[in-house]
Amino acid sequence: MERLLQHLQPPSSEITPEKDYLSRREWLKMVGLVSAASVLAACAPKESALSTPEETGNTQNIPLDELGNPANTYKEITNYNNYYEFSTDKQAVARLAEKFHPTPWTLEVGGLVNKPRTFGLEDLLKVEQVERIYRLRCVEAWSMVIPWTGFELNKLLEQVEPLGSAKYVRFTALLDPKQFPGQRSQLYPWPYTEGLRLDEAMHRLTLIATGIYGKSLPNQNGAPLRLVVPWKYGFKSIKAIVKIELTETMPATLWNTIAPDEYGFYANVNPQVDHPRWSQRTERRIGELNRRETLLFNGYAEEVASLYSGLDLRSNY
Ligand SMILES: Nc1nc2c(c(=O)[nH]1)N[C@H]1C(S)=C(S)[C@@H](COP(=O)(O)O)O[C@H]1N2
Ligand SMILES: [Mo]
Repeated sequence: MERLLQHLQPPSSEITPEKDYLSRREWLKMVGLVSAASVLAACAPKESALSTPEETGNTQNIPLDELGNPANTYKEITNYNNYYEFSTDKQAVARLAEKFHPTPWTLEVGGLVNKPRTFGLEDLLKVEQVERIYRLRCVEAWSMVIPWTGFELNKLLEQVEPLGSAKYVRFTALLDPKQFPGQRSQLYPWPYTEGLRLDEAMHRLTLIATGIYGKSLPNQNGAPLRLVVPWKYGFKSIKAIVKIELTETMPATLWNTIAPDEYGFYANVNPQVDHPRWSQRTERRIGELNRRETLLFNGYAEEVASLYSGLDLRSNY
């Protein structure tokens, strides 16, 4: 069990290298932390055209989220990854994922729907693509700001016409021990699975990501299709999705099956509900020195709190 729960032990290797810290400080100075543009932007999560700070060499071009937080660099986002199918070592994932084949790819969408269908990746790239700058908060208490490209999951679910009896959505990742060294270990109940309530899945903030910084999704970030639910802990945002099923009952998920006391089905970011082994009050933004306060629903309360009116967030963690 100890090894199963490794996910949750922030390793000492998480200490930010000095050079990242300095460069982030420089950017913060240059963008003045909160730029005029970000103050003018409405409270809605930001959508904008993107290029990486590495590409432009220009710190003025770093995208900001709607709270004025600068996005992490492409390098940070693609070199510090949780992806247990490859490794439990976040800094080893990028290299191990180099040879992964994200194409060809199909996504099966079925269960309690009128029109079950298997989509090719080409079909899905035709669904209206949007750019969203979202915070990603891992249950291990680190976070990043990531400029995603993708499509709203509701656009896909509408195409298959959910039945009235559908209440939940179950997501399944690829099972392929040939490509995923981590799946040769029997320690986890592969494939990785996750779930959402149907109304959460239909919410406009819920994305299927197909890219980062306007480039196709890197293998280590879940290519070619990966869920993004910005108000929930990062483990809900399942990578390398091959199947989506609508169900009547709450689906089992990998983390909830292994350790139900530690990983609830909801997993909404909540600074007041501590994980059994550590506090969720603060977080370490990758590239920054000081810890930040963690925000209720990861800062998206205005958009999503109404989904949970009448639900006790402490017992439904
Ligand atoms: N298939 C799969 N999806 C996954 C994971 C995983 O191990 N396998 N890890 C999750 C966790 S714990 C986090 S924090 C995020 C990390 O996403 P990132 O590497 O793109 O930042 O992916 C989530 N999705
Ligand atoms: Mo995570």
